[in-house]
Amino acid sequence: MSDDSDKGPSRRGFLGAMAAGGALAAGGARAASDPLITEVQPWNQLLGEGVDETPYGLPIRFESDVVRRDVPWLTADPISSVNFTPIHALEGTITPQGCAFERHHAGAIELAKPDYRLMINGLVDRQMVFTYADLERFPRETHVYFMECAANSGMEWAGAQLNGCQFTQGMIHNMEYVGVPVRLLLEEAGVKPEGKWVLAEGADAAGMTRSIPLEKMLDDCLVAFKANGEALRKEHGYPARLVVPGWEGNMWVKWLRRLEVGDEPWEQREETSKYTDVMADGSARKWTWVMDAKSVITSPSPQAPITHGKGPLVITGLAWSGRGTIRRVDVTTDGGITWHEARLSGPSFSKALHRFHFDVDWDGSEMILQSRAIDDTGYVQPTKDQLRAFRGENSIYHNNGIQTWLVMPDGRVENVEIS
Ligand SMILES: Nc1nc2c(c(=O)[nH]1)N[C@H]1C(S)=C(S)[C@@H](COP(=O)(O)O)O[C@H]1N2
Ligand SMILES: [Mo]
Repeated sequence: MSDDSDKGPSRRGFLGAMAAGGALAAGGARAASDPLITEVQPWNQLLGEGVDETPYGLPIRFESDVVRRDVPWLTADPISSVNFTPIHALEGTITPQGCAFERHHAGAIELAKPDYRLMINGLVDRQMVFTYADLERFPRETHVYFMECAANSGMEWAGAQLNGCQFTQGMIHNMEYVGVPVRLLLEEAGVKPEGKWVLAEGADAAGMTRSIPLEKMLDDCLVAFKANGEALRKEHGYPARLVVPGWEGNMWVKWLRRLEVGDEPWEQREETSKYTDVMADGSARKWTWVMDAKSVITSPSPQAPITHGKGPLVITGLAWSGRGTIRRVDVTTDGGITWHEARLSGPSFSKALHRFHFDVDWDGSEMILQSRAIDDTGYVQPTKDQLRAFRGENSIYHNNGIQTWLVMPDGRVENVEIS
């Protein structure tokens, strides 16, 4: 795919479309009569707000539709529920905490720093209890990681269900965390030679508990207390949460209160009855911790239709892998007959969201859009049929199949499946 046309419209083609006034809304010919250019506007002559109007700022009201949304029929009660990141309306790679999806099993609790305790017990030389102030005195690390709920895209197993990538792929966020490596905390307590597993427990009423192999904990897990430069928000586990890079969101225990070292897994509810995958023969697959490579076109998408007609069109999306970085993303506009390499734009951190762009000159005809991620292990994101051939149709979790969007000539977009 080295043909120049794969790299999107040329600069000359873009300017040509602009001068013709066809593709871009405000063509050159209209400028002289555009009151937004020729007339003085209120914002040119009246004073704006003073500096302290909003001590902690929120997005301007024109962006008020860029919010987390839930699907009311999905769960019986908002206390044990999930909402979705508006990925169709975001750009770049970092997810603002204020619109990063939430998943709570017993609601988001308010736990003040002075009341925070982290206990380390079990197969250790010294049982320890750390306060929040203690955590702040350990050497810290800063890393960007995505966190994806294993149930992301879970409603799409049998076929296209929900109309919008916010709902089909929005159980994901990507933040820059600052925290203490779990390794340093465990070294302080001294893990006994028999210690092979660590149970992480949350302080909320759900008693969220997961068994995590000691090896992973020592490798790259963090007890994080900052995200995107500021304190974790309440809903993301203030004042401290466990970060388990590349592994399913359920293990990222919020309001972390205890780490117990043991010699075998505990087989808790969240790792037996939940977060296991029922296979075609009825058996259940467990310990599927890693989130495999996946991608989605975020715009155009059902909530982000094309409103500008034919001509230059920016196709963009996200790709990620729990095993490392994304090596390549391919995009097709014809349902997989021809694939083109997209541009990876932005940082390429391991186990973090990657942004891709694919610029095309849209002729206004129907498109069947898909993206396909390939990670640095060489793993290729599967089609939904490939996934079902291996996994059967009774699964919920770990659906990383290729998403298809049908773009209609009028610019509307629908969630479809061509497998
Ligand atoms: N203590 C506690 N930790 C928890 C949960 C919870 O309900 N309680 N939910 C888990 C699940 S299933 C997911 S997907 C993530 C959601 O994290 P977020 O709300 O920051 O997006 O937290 C995990 N950690
Ligand atoms: Mo989850």
